[in-house]
Amino acid sequence: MGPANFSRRNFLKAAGAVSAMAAVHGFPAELLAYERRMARFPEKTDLILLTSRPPQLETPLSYFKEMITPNEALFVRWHIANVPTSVDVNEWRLKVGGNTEKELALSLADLKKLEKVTFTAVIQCSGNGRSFFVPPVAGGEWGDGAMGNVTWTGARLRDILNSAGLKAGTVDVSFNGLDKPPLPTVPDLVKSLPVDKAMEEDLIVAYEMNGKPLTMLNGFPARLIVPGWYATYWVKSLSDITVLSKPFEGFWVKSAYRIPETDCGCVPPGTTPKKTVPINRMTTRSLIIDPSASSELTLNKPVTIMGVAFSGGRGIQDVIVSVDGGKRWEETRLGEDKGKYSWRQFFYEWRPAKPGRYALMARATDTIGESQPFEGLWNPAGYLWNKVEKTEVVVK
Ligand SMILES: Nc1nc2c(c(=O)[nH]1)N[C@H]1C(S)=C(S)[C@@H](COP(=O)(O)O)O[C@H]1N2
Ligand SMILES: [Mo]
Repeated sequence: MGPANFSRRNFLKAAGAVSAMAAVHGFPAELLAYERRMARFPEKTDLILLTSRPPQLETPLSYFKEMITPNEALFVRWHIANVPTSVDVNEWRLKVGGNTEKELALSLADLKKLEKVTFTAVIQCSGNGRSFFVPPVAGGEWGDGAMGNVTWTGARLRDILNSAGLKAGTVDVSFNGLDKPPLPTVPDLVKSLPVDKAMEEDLIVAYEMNGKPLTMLNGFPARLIVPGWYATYWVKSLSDITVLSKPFEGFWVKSAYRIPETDCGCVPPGTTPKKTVPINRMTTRSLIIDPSASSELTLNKPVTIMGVAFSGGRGIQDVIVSVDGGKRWEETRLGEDKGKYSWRQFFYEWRPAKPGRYALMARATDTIGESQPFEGLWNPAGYLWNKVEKTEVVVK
């Protein structure tokens, strides 16, 4: 897509939010003003631009008022610049081989002949929220928009692996996509899963998002979905599945995308973990979407505090909300349950009875009691962010 269809312009909403904030602190907006550059790539709407080569685009939070994130608004993240820009589905094959009884080369039509599975699942980058780490860590400076909730349709990975036939001694399964490194020194993005994980019932090779073909940037024509786990495993534009009789040794599993081997996946800020393991299940998270940060609310006028909450594939038990910075907490009403991998909306009716500044907070707990910390847990790669956030609003 080359230089893509850039449309650079001020991110008016963010700029508005900044001036509201500045007004409260009492100094001119220009001092705080920053510009969030927006970019429009093929099949996408205006998204927040992190980098254009490779494409890294973040979803503006206002899209999360909807239960399902529209295809055109879903975030985009690629590791290397030469991403696939077109795929001829007559030529494309998903090759399956390695430690298998036979080799497969499945066309899109072949995939669609396998039993069709549909579910809604949160897709989230391991580094979502990385920009909030203190002390800061290297990596893509995502806010909270490297996530989305999408209804995926595809064939079970297990059915594909079974039709190839796993031979005895299988330990891992690796996944590669059509993106290829520009230089031999750049490691190709290949990911792997332990075979037991790969054979779980809920992993699919998806060829539809929200009832439509995948967008090119989100992995056309097919991608792996590992619901409940971070999206680093959700290999896009999937081309090769390799069944392995030895542990996978590739860079993106052995060296990158690893978390400290501690209960919290964290270490004291600034320190190096003694031992690490590959990142896996998502942590429990919630985020207030509406009202947005720095909103001005009207005294005595009812307002619905709304947000989203999800976990590492275990559903949400409850979400509590505080309007006074965490002193008192109230239960919220949960919205539609679209299954354990989907996010859940939460709602709390509030009537602010005094003027002033308020810190709104939300805290989710999943169905096995995993919740969110009040202090940000730290690890050197900036993963697993799930701190209870404060959304500051003003009542006038
Ligand atoms: N082929 C391929 N698949 C990939 C990646 C990649 O660079 N190449 N990045 C992974 C990472 S780290 C993330 S967060 C998700 C992003 O998916 P999205 O672009 O559809 O939002 O894709 C994953 N799958
Ligand atoms: Mo990611």
